[in-house]
Amino acid sequence: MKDRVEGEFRKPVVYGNRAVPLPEKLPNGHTHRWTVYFRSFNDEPLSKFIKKVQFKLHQDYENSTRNVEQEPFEVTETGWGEFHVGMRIYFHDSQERQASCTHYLALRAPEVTREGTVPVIMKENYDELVFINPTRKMYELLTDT
Ligand code: SLL
Repeated sequence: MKDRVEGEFRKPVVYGNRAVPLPEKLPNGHTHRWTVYFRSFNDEPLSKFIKKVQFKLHQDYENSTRNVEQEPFEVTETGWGEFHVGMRIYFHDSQERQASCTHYLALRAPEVTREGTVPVIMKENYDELVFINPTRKMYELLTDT
């Protein structure tokens, strides 16, 4: 345990998506533009301790595994359907176990759509990355301000 720092360190994060309808349907049937993201809740840069976020899209998409190695950790695409997006978080210290979460992409919220408005929608979850007795290297990355 000597290379570890005792304690619990928490990083508040938000993950989710926003979406807007396209002005017209694309030839491939796509109706919306969406962005799925993983970000800090308090604007602290996450790149200090996150090496990459891997997004797993529906297999309809070409290269459905998308690796994003710098902030913003997000993927923008167009599509027609809603599906589960998997996110796997890799840390700079490879001894630290990866974190993961799943977000069900939301494109439509008919109940808030009114004529003459652009129904931008957003669906987010708050969560915390919790590091228990991190390695010294990870501790330094987590507390570097
Ligand atoms: C549904 N089960 O039926 C889901 C599938 C898949 C979404 C959603 C197009 C991707 C592409 C797209 O939006 N797929 O054309 O590459 O709602």
